[in-house]
Amino acid sequence: MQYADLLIENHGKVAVIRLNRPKAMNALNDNMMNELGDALYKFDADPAVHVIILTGSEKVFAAGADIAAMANYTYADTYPGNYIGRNWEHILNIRKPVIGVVSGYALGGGCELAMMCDFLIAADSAKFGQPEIKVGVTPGAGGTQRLPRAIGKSKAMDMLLTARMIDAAEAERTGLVSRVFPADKIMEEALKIAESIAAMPVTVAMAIKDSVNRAYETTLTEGVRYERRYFHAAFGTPAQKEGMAAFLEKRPANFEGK
Ligand code: DAK
Repeated sequence: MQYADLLIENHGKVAVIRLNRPKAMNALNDNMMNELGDALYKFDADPAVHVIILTGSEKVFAAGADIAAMANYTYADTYPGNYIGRNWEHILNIRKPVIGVVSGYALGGGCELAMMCDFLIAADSAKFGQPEIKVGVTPGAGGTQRLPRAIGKSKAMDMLLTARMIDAAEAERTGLVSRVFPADKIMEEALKIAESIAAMPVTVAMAIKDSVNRAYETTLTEGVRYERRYFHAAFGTPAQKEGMAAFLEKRPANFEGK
């Protein structure tokens, strides 16, 4: 796959998508978001890929929506044209696990895109922020909704209203990211994590992702009912037969192709 604003790497069952507009701090524009949707859908449909990593460069994940592109937009450009909605949220339709790996800045739309990943790993150089207020707009890709769910109302209000950035340590402490690694080791560690997930049965990984996401959309009772259906269905899969047989036979499970 060749793209103007993305770099693609294949690591066995792990596909890596890198945002790549170095001259504009990976600012997110229409072309990049169209390309990102295309790459994500292709990997989601590819049976050889089990896990997707979304990352940027060492210096920046993404510094937000492209301010140069949107500076002269009018309401008539954004609302009828469904700016953001038309191509920013393809990632939410992806059924395989998507790990966000953040080094350097993840600001504005960049932080919002990172929060659409299933979980985040950060380099110790990472900085997260929602500075939209400084450029005269509210967040538009879920920042006021996903940030409070991730880190709580007080921290989220603080970040959104003051535009202050938080570093990797604060992001980990508040639960925005799951783990932090030294910047020079981040991709190595991210690939290890992705490969450990890719070695699990992909059907179960997809069901877990779907069930966890359900927790944000429904009541506890309905969410548990939803989970229970997947649990029951698992007994009809080769993954359950292999996983439990391997445990009883005291050998590593081999989920190849299951
Ligand atoms: N857009 C366009 N270009 C950007 C950019 C951005 N968001 N961020 C950086 N750049 C460009 C700079 O203009 C500069 O370009 P040249 O001057 O070299 O041509 C180049 O990248 C390098 O940037 P700096 O010279 O500023 O580099 P520094 O290392 O000094 O600073 C920085 C890095 C990331 C701290 C700084 O660039 C910065 O503060 N960037 C802006 C961050 C920001 O405000 N992000 C939020 C953008 S607003 C909506 C939905 C969503 C949104 C809006 C509307 N609707 C539904 C309507 C989302 C909005 C946003 O994300």
